[in-house]
Amino acid sequence: MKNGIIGLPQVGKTSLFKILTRARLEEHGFSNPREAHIGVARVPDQRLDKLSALYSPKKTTYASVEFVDVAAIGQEALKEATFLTNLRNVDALIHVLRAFADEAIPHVGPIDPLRDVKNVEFDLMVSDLGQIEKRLERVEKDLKKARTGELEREHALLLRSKAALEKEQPLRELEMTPEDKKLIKGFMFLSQKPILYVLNIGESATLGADLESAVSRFKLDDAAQRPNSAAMAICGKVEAELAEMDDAEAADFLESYGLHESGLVRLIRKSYELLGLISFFTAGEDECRAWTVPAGAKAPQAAGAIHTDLEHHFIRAETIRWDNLLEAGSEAAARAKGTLRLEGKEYVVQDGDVLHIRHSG
Ligand SMILES: Nc1nc2c(ncn2[C@@H]2O[C@H](COP(=O)(O)OP(=O)(O)OP(=O)(O)O)[C@@H](O)[C@H]2O)c(=O)[nH]1
Ligand SMILES: [Mg+2]
Repeated sequence: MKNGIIGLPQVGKTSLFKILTRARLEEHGFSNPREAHIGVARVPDQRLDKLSALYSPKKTTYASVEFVDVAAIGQEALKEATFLTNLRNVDALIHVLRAFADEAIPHVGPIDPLRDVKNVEFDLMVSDLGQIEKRLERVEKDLKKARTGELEREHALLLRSKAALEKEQPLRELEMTPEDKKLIKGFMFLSQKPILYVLNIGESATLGADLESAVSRFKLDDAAQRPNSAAMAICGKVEAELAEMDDAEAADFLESYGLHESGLVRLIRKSYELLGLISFFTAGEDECRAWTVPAGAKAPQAAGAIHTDLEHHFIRAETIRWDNLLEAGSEAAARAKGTLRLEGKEYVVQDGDVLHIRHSG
């Protein structure tokens, strides 16, 4: 999974990127303003930590998510090939919104995240519209030469997309069949990508409550409920401090604000939900590991995430929920208790399953 961090100038994009990936970037920033920072974040997972404590494996491997931090977005930036390519290649967008007050850091006009959402959304749609118009010209020319079913379908879909954009509806809100999606996948439209709005709010004594109420306080409820959209708040200042602490210190620090989890953990979980992804685990003395698959994936597909051979030679999956395994204390005990099951090819993998794939060959 690859997430692109976007937003207006100086809203805290690079700060968030650094927190997520624990990257140490040079202070002077980009040598070329259109260059992107690319980094990988480990997906924190307490379930895996606990499995790992049970097995004491040689290696514990967390899932990972890639993040791309680009320069501030705007009509000009969106005309640049490198900037566009960096953004088109991501699976989802994380739109960072300025919601903290700080006189020292410039912002266009008063703090108004909803206005910023609309402005950035508009820029994304203008970029897509330009691309659609160019493609439509080409398709219409080709249709005059030879009418093929595929070309006609693409033509109709492009017209429908164009109509949506013209009434300022981003493509992520358009209903599309899997065939439709396949047909326009190659364009990698920006307004089609699932989007997570992240309000960067200021520090306060009541941060726990403030984080929870932020989405409605800043009037993002409606935006968050649209198709393929979600919203949440973090406090960049606090997250930056957390990133410097060890686990015990961090837990105390969070507690002092009335928080149980870091924004980082919530953000990664939200992006999993947004993209419809779940985690399953493999556990043993050699390695305990988290894997990521789309929700709805069947056991052979999960096996394929581990190794393509496992998918082809899949027989059955010994399956148990992570907490049942911990409760039993071992696979043998779980088998005796009946909480360890044998599942076949049609089994739909659940978030938190521990799988042991039985295979031939
Ligand atoms: N007060 C406050 N300042 C912040 C916060 N997050 C970031 N900043 C400051 O805002 C400035 C911009 O932060 P960046 O993370 O570089 O923002 P950016 O969106 O990457 O900026 P550009 O890439 O230049 O568009 C820096 O001086 C940060 O220290 C925050 O949560 N609170
Ligand atoms: Mg930046």
